[in-house]
Amino acid sequence: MIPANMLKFYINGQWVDPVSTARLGVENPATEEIVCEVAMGNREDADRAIMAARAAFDGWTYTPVKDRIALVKRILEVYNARYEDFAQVMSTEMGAPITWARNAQAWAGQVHIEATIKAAEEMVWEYNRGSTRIVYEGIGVCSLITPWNWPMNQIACKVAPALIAGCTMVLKPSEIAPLSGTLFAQVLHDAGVPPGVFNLVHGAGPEVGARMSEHPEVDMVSFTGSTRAGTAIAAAAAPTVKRVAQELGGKSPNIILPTADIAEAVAAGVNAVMSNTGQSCDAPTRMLVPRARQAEALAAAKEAAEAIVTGDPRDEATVLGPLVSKLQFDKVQRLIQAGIDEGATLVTGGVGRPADLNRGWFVRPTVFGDVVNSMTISKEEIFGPVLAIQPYDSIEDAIRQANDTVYGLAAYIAGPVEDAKPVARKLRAGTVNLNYPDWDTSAPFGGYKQSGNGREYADWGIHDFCEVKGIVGYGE
Ligand code: TXE
Repeated sequence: MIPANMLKFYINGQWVDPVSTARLGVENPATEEIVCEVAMGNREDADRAIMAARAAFDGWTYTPVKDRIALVKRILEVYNARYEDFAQVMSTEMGAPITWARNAQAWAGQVHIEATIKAAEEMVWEYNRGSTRIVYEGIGVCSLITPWNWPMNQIACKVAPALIAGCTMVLKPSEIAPLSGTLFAQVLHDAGVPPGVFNLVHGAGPEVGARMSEHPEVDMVSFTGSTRAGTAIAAAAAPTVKRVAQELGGKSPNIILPTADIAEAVAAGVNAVMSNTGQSCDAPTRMLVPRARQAEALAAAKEAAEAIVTGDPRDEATVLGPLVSKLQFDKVQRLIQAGIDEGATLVTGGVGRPADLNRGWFVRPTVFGDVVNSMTISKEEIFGPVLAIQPYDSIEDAIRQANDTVYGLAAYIAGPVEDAKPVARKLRAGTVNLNYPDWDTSAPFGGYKQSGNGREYADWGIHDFCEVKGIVGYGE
């Protein structure tokens, strides 16, 4: 299913022709076929969308919060009515296996909207401290720049809180996976979002994204993507002192405690790192195991990785789809080769496509053992189905290795909860997951260190899009 209007932008409540005539082919990474074209905007297209958002700001931000919440509830209804379409388009644009597209990718959009509504209803939007009135207000015009790996997850966890906070916005989804963003703009239109409150443009990061980051009428940029783009955005936003929220990926450790059921914890960790073909910023990519149990861990990891069903995303039994693009395929191949060259033990997988797949950007589920923190595969975000297993000598050593990274987005611990709790306190990461819990879209999500700044999801996300004002002398 290809959404209508892929060659138009959604500006001021209408589907409009872009100023730019450039287009980009959208590839299904499972087949390498071009399924449609997307219009690639220029700086003038970005300016038009930003000025529409600016013009709509006063009307929207002074709309009572209960009415803003009511609109997001209508968006949820329309989203749910198009749920299967979202699963289909994300399966097409990023090669997500259809079962995963339904149960994780489309679901993520839904649960973020739900969690944001619930948090908004519980939030105290203004209150007195003494005779001072504390008031939360929308920051202003926001540029939302999103990546391709969890398209509706990232779009929903930015658009829903920005709307509820009383912001107006321009969304630029990744040009590599632009279908779901266009479908979502139609959902917002059908739900009755007032003209100019939400605008959509497509285009290249260094052109449209860069303009959205520097434009003087933009008050905030909320970005999820690579460190390279994130630092460029922060630099472009600095001269006009915009708020910048950045979610930039990670290299998350997964400590398997000596008291854990090693085989079970390792198998669950393998499945977690391989899910979404490893293209998750919080993937548990560095598995730390007790040195004396490494052989046992490697055997369990090999068995789990080799059992993963890789192939046609349209098949409901498929678990592992392709990577999103040739660029990502080449990057992951280079990093697997670096693991081999630097002396890690290749347990399963390796360079090249799986034997039975000669089209599409498929990668073999790959596990390395005997990895140390100085190796490239332990330091760089691979963003593919590749696990690095590293031995540790003591819990202190495991914590040291876990924290020895420039990233700090997520961490994982497997083992008895009482043993995990003190370790969790010592990990420098925004989220610590004990025993692979279900995804909690009401927990704060964001990074320590170079994983970024700001926190998304539910009330944390709403706060990111709010200014707080004190009206002193207001009275009781
Ligand atoms: O991302 P980009 P890429 C990591 C992951 C991956 C690597 C490269 O390791 O292998 O990044 O991915 C827009 N100004 N993550 O190169 O380019 C771009 O148009 C403004 C982690 O595909 O960062 C798109 O909309 N915007 C990550 C968005 O940034 C710019 C998710 C993301 O694309 C821009 C994705 C610029 N100068 C990749 N340059 C995560 N945190 O989950 C690009 N963009």
